[in-house]
Amino acid sequence: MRIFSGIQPTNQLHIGNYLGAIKQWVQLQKDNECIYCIVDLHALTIPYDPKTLQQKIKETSIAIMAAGIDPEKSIIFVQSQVKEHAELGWLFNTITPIGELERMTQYKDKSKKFKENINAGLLDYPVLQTADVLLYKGEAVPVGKDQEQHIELMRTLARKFNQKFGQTFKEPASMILKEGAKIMSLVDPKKKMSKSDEAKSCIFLFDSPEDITKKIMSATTDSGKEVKYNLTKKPGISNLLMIYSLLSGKTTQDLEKEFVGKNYGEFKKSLAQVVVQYLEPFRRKQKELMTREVYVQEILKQGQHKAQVIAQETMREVREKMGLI
Ligand code: AQP
Repeated sequence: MRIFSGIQPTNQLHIGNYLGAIKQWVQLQKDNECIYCIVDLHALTIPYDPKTLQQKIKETSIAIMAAGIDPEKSIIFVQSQVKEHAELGWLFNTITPIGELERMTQYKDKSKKFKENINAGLLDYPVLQTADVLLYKGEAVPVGKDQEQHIELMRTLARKFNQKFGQTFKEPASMILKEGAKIMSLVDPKKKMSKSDEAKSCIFLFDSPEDITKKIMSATTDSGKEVKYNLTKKPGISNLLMIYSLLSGKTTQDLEKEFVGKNYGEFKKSLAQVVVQYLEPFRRKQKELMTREVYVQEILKQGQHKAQVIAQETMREVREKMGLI
């Protein structure tokens, strides 16, 4: 299968990005043709500093490699370096009903979060995302739960394009994990963990062991003192149990048994150890890659060339079908 997915170079990667998306990316690259993109054009839709954007792109590229994406197996590239994304995005705009975009949860959330910057790009985000995937005729898109609605739109637009201009695209399937698809904030376990929220709400992949421990120990928990998985009554502890389970390979039921009679503090201390240990090789690899700038740039350049070949081929077909040549 051809797999496509992207990540924004908006801030450091957190454990939600990893458990919801990147962990799947790593597994998929064994048996599939995988294309992973640093979606910098998407990152422009929220306030950002042009002076640090290139640095963030580099850090995000390094982060996904440190977390296991192998440039020998997968294509890694930067979205803005393949101009066809913007072109196909524009063409899809012409078949997208505005109403479909206005009802998107991410648009509503980000409009609330960035009240001073409700730009057209924020509304148009899922259309560019459709172009990202369909440009490569992606068949499946491994993402977190928050992206489900956008993938549904992708399917609608692929269908619409095919009906209007002739069979061109397959409808991409979303790959959303049963567990880990929505890791919640450590501060407010009713909200998803988000890169652009305050630092103590996220465990970043390259946080120091001290910071990880501090953040977990001060994570919001619930009333009562039993370590039990119950999303409605105990959202805080349930979120921590899920992280523990996904990183240790133990089920939440096994963990409940293991922590019978123990308090939240003891549980959190043990979780902090598991997280620190799991992320240790990531930290090491990231440090090493940070010193290999030329190598990282070379990977992105090769990725750009490989991506361009596929993108240009799709655009030739699309332009012809839409009457542009
Ligand atoms: N909390 C989460 N749990 C599980 N999966 C998540 N993802 C994001 N947050 C969680 C998945 O990570 C991938 C990359 O996300 P993104 O960088 O494209 O943007 P995002 O969804 O907007 O992530 P953030 O952290 O919330 O960033 P900001 O704050 O910049 O908006 C996607 O597959 C996403 O589903």
